[in-house]
Amino acid sequence: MSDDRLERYSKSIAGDGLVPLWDRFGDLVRPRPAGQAGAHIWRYAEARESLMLAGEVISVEQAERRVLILENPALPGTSSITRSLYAGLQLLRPGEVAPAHRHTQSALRLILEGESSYSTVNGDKTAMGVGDVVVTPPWSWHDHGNDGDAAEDTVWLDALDIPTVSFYDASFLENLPAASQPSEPDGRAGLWAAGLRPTDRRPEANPLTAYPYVETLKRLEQFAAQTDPHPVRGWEAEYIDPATGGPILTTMSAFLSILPEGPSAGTYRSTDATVLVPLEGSGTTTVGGQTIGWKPRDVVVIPSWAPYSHDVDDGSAVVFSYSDRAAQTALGLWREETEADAAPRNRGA
Ligand code: 1HN
Repeated sequence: MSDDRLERYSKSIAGDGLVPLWDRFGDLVRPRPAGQAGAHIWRYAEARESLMLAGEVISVEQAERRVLILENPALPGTSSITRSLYAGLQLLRPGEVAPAHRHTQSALRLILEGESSYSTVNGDKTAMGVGDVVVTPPWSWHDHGNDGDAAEDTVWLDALDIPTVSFYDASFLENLPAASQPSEPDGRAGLWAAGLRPTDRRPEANPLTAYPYVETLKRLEQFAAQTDPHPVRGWEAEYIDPATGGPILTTMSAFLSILPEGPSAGTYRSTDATVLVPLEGSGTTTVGGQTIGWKPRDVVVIPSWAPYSHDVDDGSAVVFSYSDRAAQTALGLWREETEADAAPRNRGA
């Protein structure tokens, strides 16, 4: 067909909800991920300053959740840190309550500062300490409060699957008339934490509310003493849903890694754009020609399929991370690739 005729044809069908695939194919089906979400770092010291100012200009009553969204500069206006996931920093001051609600979006919380807060998830009230991970499965009632004996400002990272739920247009929200839900410490979740299942029910979603940091790190250190690290991801363990043995949530996976001192022994990439939060130690991450220096509580985002490596300063580092690996794996999409150096470094802890 002549170019003229083809152009007239394309114009003639425009507006009818019909589009020629031959104009779009290259954009739609790429030979590899296009890496649309860029690498970026939010430095905790700076973000914290802005968050503390929020503590002065807005009350939790007014805000419901006093949160600064970590929006990826490559995804402006989307409230997203990666194409599928959301991240925010939340501040709860002494005496404050973030009122109870439930929504179809699920959440992980990583506590960054303060020891006096709790979260109640479906009636299970859990103290939140620094480094702990707290889970809010889809459609579970949750409220948070800060009321410890020596109450201090609490800051945590909220990780939610908001863009994923928006993509499926499956958002529902309900508020509880009361600010806090009735709660009992160590009920159902406490049994699961002790390696037990309440025999009268099988959970619909992850029944374990909290993954305490001190215990988790101790176990990971024991594991690290006995095994070789992955060349880039170090000694790594995944937070799992004890009822399924699978990922902590159906849409999000979370990991804790010990990275050995010095440079990675290669590069790693995977299709799940990943959010890293160093908890101990410092170092740099090189990704897409950019070298990013990090310290505890900074938040670093690595794009899908971009090879990266770390270089850890003196000692080792402990890094929390989360991504949509759970969803991609369930959908049969997830891929990873490790390019190990010919002569591995980083032997031993
Ligand atoms: C939410 O429920 C929390 O419970 C935090 O703390 C951030 C962002 C969007 C939608 C719901 C929370 C949120 C959120």
